[in-house]
Amino acid sequence: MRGGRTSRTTGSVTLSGCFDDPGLLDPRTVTIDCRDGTSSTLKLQPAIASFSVTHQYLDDDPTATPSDLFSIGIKVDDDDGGSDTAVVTLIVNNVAPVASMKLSGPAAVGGGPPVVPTYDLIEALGSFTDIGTKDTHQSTISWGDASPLALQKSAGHSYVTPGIYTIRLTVTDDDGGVGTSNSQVKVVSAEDALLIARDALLQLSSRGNLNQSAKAAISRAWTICVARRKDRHTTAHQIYLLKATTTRRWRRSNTR
Ligand SMILES: [Ca+2]
Ligand SMILES: [Ca+2]
Ligand SMILES: [Ca+2]
Repeated sequence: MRGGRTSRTTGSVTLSGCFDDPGLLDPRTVTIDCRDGTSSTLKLQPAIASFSVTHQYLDDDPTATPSDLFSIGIKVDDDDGGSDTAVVTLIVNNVAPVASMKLSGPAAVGGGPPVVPTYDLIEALGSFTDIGTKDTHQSTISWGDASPLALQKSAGHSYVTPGIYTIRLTVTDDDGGVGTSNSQVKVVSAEDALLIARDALLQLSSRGNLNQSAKAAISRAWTICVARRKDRHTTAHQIYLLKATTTRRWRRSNTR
């Protein structure tokens, strides 16, 4: 056998090889041991003296190394008991996971990061993909304040101090690959949240008849207006006055 040749594509490898055999009428069997617990067997018709097989490595075993050497074993047998072998070495590189994250809780009001009042719950919903499906993974979420890391890919959090924070999901695989996803939030006091919501609502209400999009925007703004009773600056009375004012304007603009 004249060895083999490999060519890599994303996440997979194609192994091609050929051999000489004067017995042109012999059928042959090619066995390829990928050294990852899997093997392929090819039944070749007489006069066929080449082969090609594609394989995807789902892990660069052993763990804790970013790349590993695999010695692929190739054996060709004819139907008369004759055989030959060859070895092809291949470096399999780990591919880092790809992380993504969505936030539930903050409201998009105007430009900039989505807004959330202090003490309001934010849920970070993380996910990831990894070509190396046999890898194991660990996830953490940092909230950008002094609170401890959440040791999972999805978690809830509330802020006590206004400011702009970066929430970061980090996913690490067992071979050192790291994927991250970031989202910013603007944390405001409940009092400021009411002012922001009031401005957004009044601005929308002054635009005449409201379409579904405007109604949806008002609905989102109202999620900020819902009582944040834990903040002593926000009172039910303030919320009631705001609701009465905006509802009156909303109805007036909707009936024009
Ligand atoms: Ca490894
Ligand atoms: Ca990986
Ligand atoms: Ca691994």
